[in-house]
Amino acid sequence: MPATAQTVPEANHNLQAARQSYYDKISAFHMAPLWERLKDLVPREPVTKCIPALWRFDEAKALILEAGDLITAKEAERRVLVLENPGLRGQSRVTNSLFAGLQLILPGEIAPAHRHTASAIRFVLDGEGAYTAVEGEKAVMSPGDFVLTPNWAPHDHGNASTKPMIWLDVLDLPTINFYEAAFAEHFESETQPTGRQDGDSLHFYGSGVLPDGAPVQLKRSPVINYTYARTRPILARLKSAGDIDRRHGARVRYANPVTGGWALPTMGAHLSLLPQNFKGEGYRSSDGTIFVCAEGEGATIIDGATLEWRQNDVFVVPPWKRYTHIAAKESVLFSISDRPAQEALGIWREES
Ligand code: 1HN
Repeated sequence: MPATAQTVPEANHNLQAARQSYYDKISAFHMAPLWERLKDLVPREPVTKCIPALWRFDEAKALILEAGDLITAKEAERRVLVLENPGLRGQSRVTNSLFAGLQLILPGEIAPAHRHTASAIRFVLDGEGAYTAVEGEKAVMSPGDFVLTPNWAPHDHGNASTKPMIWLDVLDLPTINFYEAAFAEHFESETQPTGRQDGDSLHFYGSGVLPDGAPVQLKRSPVINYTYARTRPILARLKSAGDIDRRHGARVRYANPVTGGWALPTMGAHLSLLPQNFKGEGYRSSDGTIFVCAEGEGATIIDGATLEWRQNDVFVVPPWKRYTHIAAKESVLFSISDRPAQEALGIWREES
């Protein structure tokens, strides 16, 4: 019988009902129709729940100092305020793949030695002279230092100075936990023995020579502390040389000096100088990125929304959102993302 204006909607309705009862039937067998899910499973462009967000350091500092009155570093194991992306509340994530937090260690405190499968970085915000010990090297830290704790490396922190120290922690926890491949271990002794001097790994591996016999393949950098004192002047030299990217400013990448690759396999970081009155060109990439203003002040426009930042503010640009940096004063931005992991999988993209 040829379809008429009346029979078509009715036939359609019957078909929908038949499909739904079929879906209910296969559901009991733990099966589902791919054709109903394809759009979500294979989006045409990155889809994210992560939203642009900024944490003001003056507010965050007051809040974390309050935690200092409530719990010791030892009791907490790590006294960290988790920075939760407002689009991902309750998941301990700043982006879908990364954890970020602000850690406080007070004078005289120790955060005991442990190790875990997740890799961590610290970017030092406030204080002077607390240390982190990683794989036998005690790194005494200053603001702007970029400190690595590669996966499974034993690490403990201590503050032998007279001032509180606050730093940003970024870990690849959501990525590692996605694989359900996480291990952790605590040590009997609260602090690890440190046979190496402060700065040994940077001097041994970051000086254009390598210890004779050093391996030529290493998945993570052997440098523990990329100090601001060593890295910041390089940005000034890049600027003087006119080597200023129109999107990113005068920027260096924290590299594994053995391979030239990223410092860690899962997280990649940069430090960039935005000259005074910098007005960047728009940029987007598939790696959601965490930024810290290390110096200066400015703003980042993300999909039309403006995040204004000052020293030590932390902010997030979600994956594939177009952004532009502007800087009223000369400014320095630290940034970190999951780009190395995406590159290893061959999926990383960028667009200017
Ligand atoms: C951790 O081990 C540290 O060692 C910081 O300082 C933050 C967040 C989650 C899990 C382990 C640290 C952490 C962490």
